[in-house]
Amino acid sequence: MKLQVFLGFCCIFLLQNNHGATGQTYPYGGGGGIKTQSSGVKTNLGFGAQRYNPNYNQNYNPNYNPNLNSRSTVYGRSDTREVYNLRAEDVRTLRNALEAPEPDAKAIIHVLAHRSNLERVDIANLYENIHKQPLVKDLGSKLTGWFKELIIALMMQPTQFYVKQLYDAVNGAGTDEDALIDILCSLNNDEIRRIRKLYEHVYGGTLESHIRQDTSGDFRNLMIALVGAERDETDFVDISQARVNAQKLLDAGKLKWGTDEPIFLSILTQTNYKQLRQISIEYEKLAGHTLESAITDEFSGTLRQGLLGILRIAQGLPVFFAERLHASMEGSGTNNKQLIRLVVSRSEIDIDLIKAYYKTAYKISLEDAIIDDTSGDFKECLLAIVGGNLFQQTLKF
Ligand SMILES: [Ca+2]
Repeated sequence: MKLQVFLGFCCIFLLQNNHGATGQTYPYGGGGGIKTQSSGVKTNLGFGAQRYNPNYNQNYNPNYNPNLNSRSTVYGRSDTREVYNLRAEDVRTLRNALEAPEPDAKAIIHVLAHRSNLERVDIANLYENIHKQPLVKDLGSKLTGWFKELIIALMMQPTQFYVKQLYDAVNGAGTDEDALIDILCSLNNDEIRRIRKLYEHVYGGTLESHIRQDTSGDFRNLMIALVGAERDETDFVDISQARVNAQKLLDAGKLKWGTDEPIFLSILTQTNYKQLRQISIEYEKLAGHTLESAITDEFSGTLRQGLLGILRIAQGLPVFFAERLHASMEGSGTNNKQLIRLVVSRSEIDIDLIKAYYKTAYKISLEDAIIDDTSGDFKECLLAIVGGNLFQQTLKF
């Protein structure tokens, strides 16, 4: 069993090296929020504030996500010849599904929602080699609606996906503040720097300048600070410094007529997450109310959402993402764009932890929430992505 898993990871590693060798379409492939390497780095991913490591994207542990393990072994279980055959089988399935008079959504979901991002890149490359046409182009022309948007999102590499979402957020009509918060609050410094680089490469202008043009006031200041990627990423906790900063926050907010916003912004965007938890603890001791309630009282709108988001992330990324998922489906409408972004970007990282937290916090499973709020192929595909237990079906190959 252990040997099998080990061999699986070796194959994944080989596949990844292969990517580099065969030449990537995107200059900054991999990265983003989805795993980039199958390094065996041990991280403590236990759920809960004490044990949680919010920087784990950097120290990806391939052993903790059962979804990812099962998906990776689809291709990773045997030699390269068999891997190629499985990939070719996927390409055939997709081609047949797309050539049918009515595109066969079930077959498309069956393949694409049960592969890892790296595997989908492989499938797309092989598809293009064989059919001389980009897979994503065929998918885009044959599918429609939110199902199409979801499938296209699945086909993008993580960094590329984030860059496109950020571009749309600040270059469309109005500003998509949810996208800015979802992405910029949650990514680590390294990921943000990579995004900045690719953004400028693809769109000419810098992400910072586009955000500046499209936003205003302290929300803009918050987003610009996050794009600066200046957060301390150590685990160092200094209790006396936490007390000093807690007092500063109290003086800048509740004890002040109005609010001294820059104090909140600089502390919340630069402090490491463990220290931020300590500041919250010291703040409550000092003030008799929580830092969260102070931010809720002192700020409003999207700025408040962003600052509260950072406090959630200090408790653990799944806490933040469960809440964002809930917000995307709350009320009568659904923010499908946000739903797609969150499901796709977390699908190989912490979707199981998010689901666990979601159920606890909202008394409904994430799957049931999705069933209530979406329909048709879009719904089926979302469920397949978050489900993670459909691997048995893929064994029929
Ligand atoms: Ca005040």
